[in-house]
Amino acid sequence: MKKILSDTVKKEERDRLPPGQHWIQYPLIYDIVDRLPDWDMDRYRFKVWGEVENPLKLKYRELLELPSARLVADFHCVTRWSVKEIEWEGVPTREILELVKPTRKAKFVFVYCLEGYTTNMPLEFFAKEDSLLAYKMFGEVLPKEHGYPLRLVVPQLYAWKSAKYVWGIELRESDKAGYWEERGYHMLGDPWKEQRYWGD
Ligand SMILES: Nc1nc2c(c(=O)[nH]1)N[C@H]1C(S)=C(S)[C@@H](COP(=O)(O)O)O[C@H]1N2
Ligand SMILES: [Mo]
Repeated sequence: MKKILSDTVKKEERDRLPPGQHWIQYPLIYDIVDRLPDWDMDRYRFKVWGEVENPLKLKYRELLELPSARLVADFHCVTRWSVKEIEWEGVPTREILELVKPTRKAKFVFVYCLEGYTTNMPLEFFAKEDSLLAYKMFGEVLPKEHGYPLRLVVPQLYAWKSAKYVWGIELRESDKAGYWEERGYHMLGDPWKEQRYWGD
């Protein structure tokens, strides 16, 4: 299986923490709802549509059959904690993009989650080499609270862009604010540039 090391993991220790962050041991669980419903996996479909030549619709077990990779990446939450070297396994976003073939108009991605959460980012960041649609964390099936069945992991942006419980990816010509972005968070969210809130 392909192994991907996120850029920051390769950095010197002193260059590894984005500005205004501190290290903690394990990611704190953040959810916009108090209680997660049980997902009906017989009905679960992962879909990609919008500015693509071949829209995609897959069952969970079909996702598991796609080319996969193991990723080791640091994780940076906008509330100022960071966690070193989380291990994920799943489908590189580049594999998905090869299947769907974005049109020339595709510039942004809008992500839909099972409990109603959404987030957005430029296609360029979704398509980074270390961006992954993860179904495992530290070698185990994703724990429900960390995103089962599928989690987008985008190590180069703040953690609120790493959407849990993902079912849909829409490729778009224009950007559109997701859940936190509508509430003032940055449309890009690069931790190295401290893009916490829109206007930073
Ligand atoms: N679907 C969904 N994804 C989400 C969130 C959420 O509320 N719903 N919270 C985000 C935020 S703000 C952070 S910091 C991380 C936290 O990841 P964890 O709960 O696995 O530690 O998930 C992100 N992804
Ligand atoms: Mo967060």
